[in-house]
Amino acid sequence: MSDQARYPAPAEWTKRTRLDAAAADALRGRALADPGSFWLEQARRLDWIKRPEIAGDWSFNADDFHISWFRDGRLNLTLNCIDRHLSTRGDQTAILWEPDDPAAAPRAISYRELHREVCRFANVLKGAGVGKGDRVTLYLPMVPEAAFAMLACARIGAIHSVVFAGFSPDALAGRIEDCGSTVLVTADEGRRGGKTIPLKASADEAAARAPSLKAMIVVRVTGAETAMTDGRDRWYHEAAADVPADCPAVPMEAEDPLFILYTSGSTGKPKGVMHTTGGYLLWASYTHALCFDPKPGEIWWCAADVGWVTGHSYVVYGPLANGATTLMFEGVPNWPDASRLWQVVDRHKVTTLYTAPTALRALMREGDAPVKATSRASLKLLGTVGEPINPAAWRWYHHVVGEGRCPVIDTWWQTETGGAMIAPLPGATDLKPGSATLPLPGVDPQLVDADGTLLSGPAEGNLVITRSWPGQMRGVWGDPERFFQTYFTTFPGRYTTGDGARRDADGYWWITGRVDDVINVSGHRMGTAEVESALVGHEAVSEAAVVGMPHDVKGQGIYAYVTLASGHDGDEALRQELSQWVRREIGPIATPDAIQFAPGLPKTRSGKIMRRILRKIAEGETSAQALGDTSTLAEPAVVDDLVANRVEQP
Ligand code: 6R9
Repeated sequence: MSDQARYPAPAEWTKRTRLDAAAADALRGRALADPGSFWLEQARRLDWIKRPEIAGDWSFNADDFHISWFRDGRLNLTLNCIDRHLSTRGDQTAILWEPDDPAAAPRAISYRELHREVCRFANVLKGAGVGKGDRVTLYLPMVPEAAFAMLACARIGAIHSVVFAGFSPDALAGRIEDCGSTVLVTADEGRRGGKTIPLKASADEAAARAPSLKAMIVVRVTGAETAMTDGRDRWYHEAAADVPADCPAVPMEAEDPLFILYTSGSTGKPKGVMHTTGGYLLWASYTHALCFDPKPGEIWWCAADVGWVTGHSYVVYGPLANGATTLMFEGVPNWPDASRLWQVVDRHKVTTLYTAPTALRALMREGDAPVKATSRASLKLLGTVGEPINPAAWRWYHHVVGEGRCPVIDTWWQTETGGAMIAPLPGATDLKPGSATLPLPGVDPQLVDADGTLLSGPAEGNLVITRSWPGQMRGVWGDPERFFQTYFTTFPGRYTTGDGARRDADGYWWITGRVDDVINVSGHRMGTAEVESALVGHEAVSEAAVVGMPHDVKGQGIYAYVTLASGHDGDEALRQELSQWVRREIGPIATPDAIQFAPGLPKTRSGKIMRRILRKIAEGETSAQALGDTSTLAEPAVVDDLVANRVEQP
């Protein structure tokens, strides 16, 4: 990829945002030179009950580790996302909902209606005994009630933990128990791609394994026959009919927790990433404004599910804090056909679309016709997130979808960062396909080599962030030590992202992917250890090693090496069974793409699995040269067997 292939920032965007390249550079300079005053000034984007006078107070060092932002400030998130808009845009649509079935009616919820809905939901939660600091787990499909429930928690100071509706009952139970939720909000069923998903049935299964759970609030989505447990379960619509449509917003300290979101890391157990109120909301609002420049009357569409951080920051919190109209999509990009995204764009006159490279690659395979069958004249800006975007997909997005007129904003960030960190500014940054370009003002990314030595100029290495920013996660729920251990010990004094990156001669950032045992499947984070632990939970499996492999559409696929317990045959039936098993244990997104039965795994004499070799074989690189030195293996011969029995990408 030539570093010279540039797409200049369009003049109309420079005019519109009033932020050109020089102004953006000046802003970056000021943010790093005087962070205190820069961030206190940015904090004015929010309405505070008590305006903060302290910006960041933090240290990444072991002896004095702490992170806080605006800690003397007080606010309520919903006053920012709802109440403050009522006098200026009460009748403007806040949430525009597009149903899975294109023949069904969309819903438009104005800011005024949002206020009532959120207050009612908050009162229903209070009725279920929820108060400030309590954890509420949400297991909901992409319906407006998911946003109402998140905001309702924030209204009363409860901490939400949204669990993606595609996760299994086991995964849900684990997450409920880990944070000790007493209340679960779910739905009778969800809808996706013309199918229904039995959420309440899964919730019941989870509840049986989650003793902390005392109450379930059930949103009626499909109207399916639903078993309710007396004394525990309540229909949302019935409970809501009994409560007032007003509910005072509880004043929160800036550093009070706002939500927990579980994400995969290098170990088997997902971490409860914890974000706090003031810094996180500022980050969601600041980054949404800088990267996407929302304007009144425009339609913003982030196609992520609220079960992921992207849905938190850019379906709900960022856009609503900025008074935008946010489109919420219940469906999937390829149903009823490959034109769906573009039909939705036309139907609602979407201005900005923000989606994942995996969706673009899947649609790209269907050719240009499904795109060209639509107008897309309303589109002004395109965004991507979730994984590196390959230049071919970037160009297709830019040339075919956006007809060359929409800048492509490739935003690099993580659950841990709260919002975008490295991303172009539409009026200021020349684009290079495949590069997330430059850090946002206030973000200080650096490269270090394996020894932690800082690299300067053009270089490739480990991506670290050297200073705190307001949207940084504040802890791993229930395990403060794990937060420090996971992120601040590999390269002491710096935040370790787990990503590799290259910085080119223009200072542009190219994310090369994870350097740890996390794989990125269709933009979803999966810990290889999680899949391994699910596999070894099956009685036929004695050992398992999971690695990523290149996948045309998903970016990475899941390749599992499985050693069977004696008495079991590695046949097709067992392969199917193990696939289904993982699906049931974790959820469909964790389904292995390839399972190879292996009599032995390549281990060092100290018993450590050499994943480097397994990765190479999964990638199809099986030459002796590619596999490198195998002489330190306890049994070098196992490699020959692995190579001979490699499973081709289906
Ligand atoms: C927001 C989100 C985080 C990981 C991250 C990186 C990858 C995200 C990217 C990207 C290259 C981008 N990632 N955005 N890689 N370019 N624009 O996806 O959060 O689910 O926590 O995943 O995703 O590897 O470390 P999360």
